[in-house]
Amino acid sequence: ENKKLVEEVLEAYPKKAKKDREKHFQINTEEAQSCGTCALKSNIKSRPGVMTPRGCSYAGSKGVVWGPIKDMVHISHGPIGCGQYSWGTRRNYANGTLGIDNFTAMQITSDFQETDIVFGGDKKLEVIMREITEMFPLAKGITVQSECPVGLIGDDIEAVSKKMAKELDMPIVPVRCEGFRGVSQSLGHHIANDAIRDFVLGKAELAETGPYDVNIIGDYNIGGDAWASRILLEEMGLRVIAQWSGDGTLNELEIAHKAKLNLIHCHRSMNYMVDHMEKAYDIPWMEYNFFGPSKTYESLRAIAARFDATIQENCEKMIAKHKPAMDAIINKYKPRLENKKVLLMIGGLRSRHTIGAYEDLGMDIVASGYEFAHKDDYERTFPMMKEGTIIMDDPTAYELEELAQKLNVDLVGSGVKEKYVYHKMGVPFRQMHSWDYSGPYHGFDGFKIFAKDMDMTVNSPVWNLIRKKEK
Ligand code: ICS
Repeated sequence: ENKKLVEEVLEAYPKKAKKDREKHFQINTEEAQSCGTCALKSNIKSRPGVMTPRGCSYAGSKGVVWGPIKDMVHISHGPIGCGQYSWGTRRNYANGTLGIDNFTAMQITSDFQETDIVFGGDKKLEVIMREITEMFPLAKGITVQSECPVGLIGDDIEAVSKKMAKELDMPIVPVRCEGFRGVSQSLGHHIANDAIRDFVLGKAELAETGPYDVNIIGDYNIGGDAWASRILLEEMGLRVIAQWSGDGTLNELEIAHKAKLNLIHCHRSMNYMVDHMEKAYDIPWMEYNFFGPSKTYESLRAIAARFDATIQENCEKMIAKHKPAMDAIINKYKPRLENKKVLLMIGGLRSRHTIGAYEDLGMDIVASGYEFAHKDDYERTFPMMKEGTIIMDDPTAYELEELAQKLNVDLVGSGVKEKYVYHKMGVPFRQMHSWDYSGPYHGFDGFKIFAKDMDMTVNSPVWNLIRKKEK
């Protein structure tokens, strides 16, 4: 039935485009699961002429991985636009004093002019680096986040960074994340991971190590998510020595190799690092999911199982302590949200990681899609979804709109680019990148807010007013 629906939507395309886009859809069947994800194409170039939801490499490095490191200054190197439009949009919260030891809410750009394109921007970059150390004496380091023209004109940011690191006596990290590299922001994650590996990881030591030292990897503290996660691990008796990269510091990047276990939330954006630390430092890693109580209990227990009886007892105690509050939230909101149909389309992780939280509230994920997921993400997604649901890769704006209407969904969860179209259609919508300026959504603290937000959105009386007007 859903297969026919997808076919109908794709019918509007010219033959070649239809054939191409067909490969990015999969109906979740046992057969599809057993063949792996052989039928679903992902991580390939978006089709020219249709509206892709994807971002670029620079977004993946500056916006996602490096940007949240709060005590370094990240230079958006190139023309003004990339810096301006990536300024403060990702809600990666950080403690500290703005401009003193926290630069996450600032935007520093080399603001390329025509002369920089013609004669090169290297000289300018040196000047900016000196200015940064004068203006922000407590900045611990600098990164250079390359925008497209830097690669096109062949500037040698590596040489500048090396020279200036010596002169200014601080880590200066050149990152080759020019937007044209790769097919989405995903390669930017990889490039940023490689730069962490090559320039900072292992560069500092930890005075004292312990048996319970862990890293949080791939939590960017969107709306305070990393804080809501960290307290759970600490309540269990673990010591978080590094938090990557939400509310993170240069030092946390440098000492992470001293942990006993890497705990990774966003596998898509930081799997490269946990792989590397496993190979180079023999640190095991495991994935976890702190969206919704079911997944949180499951993850906490799996994490505790990696440690001794003390931690395991703490874990059970803690679950017993929080469970009544979680049950109360479910009892309150489930009757209002049960069987509501949800369509999700997010970046590379949340399209599967948030499913459990919706299901805890009795909601039904009928379709889920990613902007830039890879094969390994889809392999993790298929088993999480119900038989017959639609899984989409890099869906176009048109495809999403048509599907949402044909599936008659009660809620769409996606990003700001999508949001207002659905509002105008009278379809309840939540931003699942920024949490719609709410959050956190991780952990027990987060679920309380998640449930309230979904109820507030789905059951708002305003949708009926819009829908009636149409008729
Ligand atoms: Fe990972 Mo928006 Fe994360 Fe994921 Fe990643 Fe992005 Fe955001 Fe989205 C992200 S790192 S910015 S969990 S915090 S690039 S919401 S894959 S697309 S689903």
